[in-house]
Amino acid sequence: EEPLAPEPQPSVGVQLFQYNWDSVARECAEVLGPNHFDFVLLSPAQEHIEGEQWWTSYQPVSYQLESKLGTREQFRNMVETCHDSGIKVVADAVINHMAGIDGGVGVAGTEFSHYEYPGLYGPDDFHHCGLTPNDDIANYRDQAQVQTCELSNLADLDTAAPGVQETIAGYLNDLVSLGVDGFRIDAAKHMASEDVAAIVERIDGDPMIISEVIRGGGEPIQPEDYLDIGSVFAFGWARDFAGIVQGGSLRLAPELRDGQVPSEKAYTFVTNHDTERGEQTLNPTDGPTFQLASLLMLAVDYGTPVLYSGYAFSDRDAGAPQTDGRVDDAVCATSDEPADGEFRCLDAQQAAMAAWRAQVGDAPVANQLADGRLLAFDRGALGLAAFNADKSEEATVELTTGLPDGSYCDVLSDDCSIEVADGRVSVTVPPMGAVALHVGAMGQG
Ligand code: LM2
Ligand code: CA
Repeated sequence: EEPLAPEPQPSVGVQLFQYNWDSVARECAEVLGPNHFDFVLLSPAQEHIEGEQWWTSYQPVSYQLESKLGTREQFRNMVETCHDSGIKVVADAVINHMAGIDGGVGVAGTEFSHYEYPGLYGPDDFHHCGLTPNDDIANYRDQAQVQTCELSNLADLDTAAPGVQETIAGYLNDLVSLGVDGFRIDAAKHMASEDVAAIVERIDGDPMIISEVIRGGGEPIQPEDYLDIGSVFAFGWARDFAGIVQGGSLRLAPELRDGQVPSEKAYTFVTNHDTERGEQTLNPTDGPTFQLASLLMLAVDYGTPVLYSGYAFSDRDAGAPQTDGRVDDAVCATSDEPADGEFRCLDAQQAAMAAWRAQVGDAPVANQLADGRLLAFDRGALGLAAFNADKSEEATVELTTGLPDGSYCDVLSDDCSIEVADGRVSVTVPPMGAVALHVGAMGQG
């Protein structure tokens, strides 16, 4: 007789980089809801400068929800569809700065100059730090520079001023009124933590807050400074984890927590839209190593994992495919080597492993076995996962498990012939691959 599987506990998120709102809605309904994801992380929703590059999203011009990713109406519908699918929506809040260019017209028609945004801000609402020749940040060891000078010439808001805080909170509350459940605080390191705290206090309800504070050695501003406000992205973890997976010493992965931010406030990721354009993390172009890392991140009991989906590019500035300034619906690549502009959508393994994570919930790691490049463990008596970092040889291993006796499906391959008997199970793990069993996917046997 089959033991009853507990209700899944969603916790996994996914960053859908430069997906338009219609495509986010589709992903919520077709993939994220059915696989018990918890939330989706969007690209910025506000009006921005014109241009084909992706990073125009990070140069706000007004807080109208009209952008290359869709209209206010499309945004509203997307939130509704995601909620109907059980998925929370986390918006990317670009609130440290406005545009970096001298002036122009935004994509919704707002005329602006570097320090003038009609109806929102004038020159007095910005920092003019006077600490460097061009008012740009030059030295990350100088807290005043990092927080009051300009990041790549982006007009730096005086986030300590009550009026500015009020205006920013008005924008965030507009998003909340449309159902948004949480915020990524873009460039949080570039705002004093007290400023971020004061803005967050003005937000209605109790949204998830995930601050982007990139850990840098020797810097005065650290992620720990922002933990009273909410959670942070675990940049230090992502870099260390990349080293572990690349080096093949997987047994270190479940222990990777000392010196990192506390688990309950850490949002883990293998890559994001910035790091995938750099060298410090594993990236989608790393193929099977990236996939192994993504699956292992979902299996360990540290942090809240955020998967990543973006489009292939050869030019780091290139935007997603667009027509008349609007990003086209995301087209998923069908090959392992996508053409530029094709999206690497979440695949069946990532989706199944997210469902695995929801099924095991917060059950602790147990029965860990590490042997060379192989790592296997249970999560309580609810799930088992095994990983093989060898690039050419499959690994067959006999494991002790707390899983109830019975026959199981490997949710990563749909092989339903795996037998647990007397607390023992034999699994064969493909090279640079994984096997994952859980009590919600038992076979017929
Ligand atoms: C972030 N987090 O703190 C975002 O995650 C990151 O993607 C943003 O940079 C940055 N901070 C500002 O929000 C991106 C992109 C930059 C781009 C900026 C602004 O990585 O390359 O800078 O957005 O659009 C671009 C040009 C740069 C220029 C700047 C201002 O690349 O050369 O600086 O615009 O015009 C003179
Ligand atoms: Ca600032």
